[in-house]
Amino acid sequence: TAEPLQRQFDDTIARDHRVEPRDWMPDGYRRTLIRQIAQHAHSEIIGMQPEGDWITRAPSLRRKAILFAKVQDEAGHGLYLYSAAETLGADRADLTERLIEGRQKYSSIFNYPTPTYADVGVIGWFVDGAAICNQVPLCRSSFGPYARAMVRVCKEESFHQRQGYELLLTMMRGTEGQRAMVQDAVDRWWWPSLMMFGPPDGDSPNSAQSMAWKIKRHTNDELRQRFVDMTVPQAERLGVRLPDPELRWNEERGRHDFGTPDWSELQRVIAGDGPRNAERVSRRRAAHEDGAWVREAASAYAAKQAARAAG
Ligand code: FAQ
Repeated sequence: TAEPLQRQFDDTIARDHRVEPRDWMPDGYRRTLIRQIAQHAHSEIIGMQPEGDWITRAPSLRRKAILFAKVQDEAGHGLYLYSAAETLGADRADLTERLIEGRQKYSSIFNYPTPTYADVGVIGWFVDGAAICNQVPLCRSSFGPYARAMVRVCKEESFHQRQGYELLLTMMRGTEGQRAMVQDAVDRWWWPSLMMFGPPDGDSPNSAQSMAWKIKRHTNDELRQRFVDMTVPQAERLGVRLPDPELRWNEERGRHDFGTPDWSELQRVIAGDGPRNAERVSRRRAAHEDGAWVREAASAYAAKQAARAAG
């Protein structure tokens, strides 16, 4: 019977110790982790596209080098996370198939367009900022490989966040046109960034169990609140307006009050009907198909090496 194993697992969780790949774990725990880690990996890989569009058009060699490095980091995060999913028995090729067939999700945020260069800065500031709020607690997630991956990923995300903010500070010191470009990007990205944290707690079917398993450490609404509290003073320093008339400091709570995101928009984007969903997935599919010869060559080479070692 699995009872002693279940007890041992419960004990590991209660003591805040890490669950490791070879430990016994409940099926639901394994499934939840594969779901979250795979979605996280897919987000990093799809997340290369919105900013990647600007690599060939960056305004200077320095900005191009920075953007190149950031987008490359995202590829690294994705591969790191796929490896973490593999330790749970998931198959990377299968996860990729699920992504390009639309059977597995990735973050809603990457389905919005990047029409101006200010979008690169705002993605760094908001999207990487939100990623940090969400991922720093995941460094204490109960599954060892995921928690350890998050430590390294968060260090890079914090560099990404700063490069975005620095880019925007530079644009805000520029012309009237550049300041308007920053404000427009802020207006377009604010609400979708709040949606990154997921549905409100009352509509979040996975939160309670994930928190009991200590996979998630905070609820979606708590992390959203932290992001707002962190970002408001940064917006003031930058000199931009956040597009929420209900946003104000609440002395009693010691936190900011803010308006309600359009949750029907989040549902639509998750369901595949956001402004760029079709393009993001079709480009990912094309890249995968174009890379078939590399995978075939690598497999043939590995088989040859194995045969040589055996012979
Ligand atoms: N988009 O019950 P919950 C980055 C789904 S950062 C799409 O609350 P859960 C860095 C959810 O999966 C972005 N789907 O779910 C970067 C579930 O569906 P399912 C990635 C969403 O898992 C920066 C359903 O709705 N970060 O990539 C979204 O407990 C710049 C019900 O929701 C992570 O993945 C959404 N926004 O909480 C890269 C962090 N929200 O699976 C490039 C790790 C919810 O049952 C450039 N993940 N859904 O079919 C998490 O912390 C959690 O999975 C949440 C969702 C908080 C995202």
